Amino acid sequence: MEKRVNVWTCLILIICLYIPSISPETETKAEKQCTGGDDPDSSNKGCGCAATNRKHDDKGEGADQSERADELSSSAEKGPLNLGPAAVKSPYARTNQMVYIPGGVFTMGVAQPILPGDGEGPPREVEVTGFYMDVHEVSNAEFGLFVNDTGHVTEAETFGDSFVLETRISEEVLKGISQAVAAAPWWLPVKGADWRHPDGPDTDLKGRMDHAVIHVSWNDAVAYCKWAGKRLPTEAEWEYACRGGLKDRLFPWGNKLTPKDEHRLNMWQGEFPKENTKADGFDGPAPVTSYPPQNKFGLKNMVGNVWEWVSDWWNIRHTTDFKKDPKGPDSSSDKVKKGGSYMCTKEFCYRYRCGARSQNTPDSSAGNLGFRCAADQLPQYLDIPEKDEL
Ligand SMILES: [Ca+2]
Ligand SMILES: [Ca+2]
Repeated sequence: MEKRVNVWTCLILIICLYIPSISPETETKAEKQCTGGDDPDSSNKGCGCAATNRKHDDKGEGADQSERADELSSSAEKGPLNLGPAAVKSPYARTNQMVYIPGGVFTMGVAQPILPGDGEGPPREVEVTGFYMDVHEVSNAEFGLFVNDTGHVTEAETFGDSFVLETRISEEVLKGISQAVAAAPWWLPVKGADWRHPDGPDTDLKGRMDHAVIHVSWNDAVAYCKWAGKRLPTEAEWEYACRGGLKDRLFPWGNKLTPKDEHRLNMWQGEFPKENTKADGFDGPAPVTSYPPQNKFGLKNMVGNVWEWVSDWWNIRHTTDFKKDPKGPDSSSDKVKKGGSYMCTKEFCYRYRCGARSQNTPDSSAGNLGFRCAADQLPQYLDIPEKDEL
């Protein structure tokens, strides 16, 4: 009896010592990685992702934001025309064709996280049911069709500002800005920056109609996809589509960043944010049709160009239980975004990998954040080969 008591005492002691030794460390790492900390020069501590969050007095916003998304979707449906995507004409080429992604089981997450505070691991087996995915990020031309048809007003327009990379802002507009983000001073809140004015109020979409739309919140993205007869992909669907059937690889095409010295994505070359050599051809967002398809599914710019919203709420702790079509946690304060952007470098923000992830509040917007849609059924207005023909 005495021996049994001693065994239980030891077990309880071990548990009490073990729990506090892992939880606070994990939390501290997460906070440092996600916010970028106070040292903007520390490598891979963040790309100011969270710095572009809108500030709220009340952070218990999970339910409120879902209501906001419903409100925006509903206002989009009650717009001035509401004819639907098929009926809306534009002088610009449409780009949002879809491909069928056959279902399957894959390993989500990475075994050796490069940014563990982002919740990149642990690896877990996930089954995804077949679905359709936009070949491209949503372009300004496509988003314009949506706005013209519905009268949708983006959250950046409602709030009156959005975050723009300092080096893209004109001298004149810069003079009027006194506010910056301490942890990410290259992000500046610019009054009048929105999807129609991507680099500030004195810029427009001339020559950029085929570029990825930016300054759209998660709520705006949900409203667009609903209008288009689609939805946002889940994080599992996005990552499955990104990996393109390859196992344990960094990028959609493999592990080498520039195979045969060819650039396959729009990222940053040079010392961020001071110098961009534009070796890949672009210093900012690029046309959504840029570069060859990144994997066998024919998807373009999954990694790089602009970050892409997915439907899941943010969480950095994952179980290794097998899951089928996971949809993420029930609620949180932030939504997940995937793929990295034209602002990423290996030294600074190594997130242009299929397993990488970051987050923002659902009403946030920035000059490097866009989206693409997914669908269970192919919308009838899209004229593409049936899945049997692919
Ligand atoms: Ca680039
Ligand atoms: Ca992208």
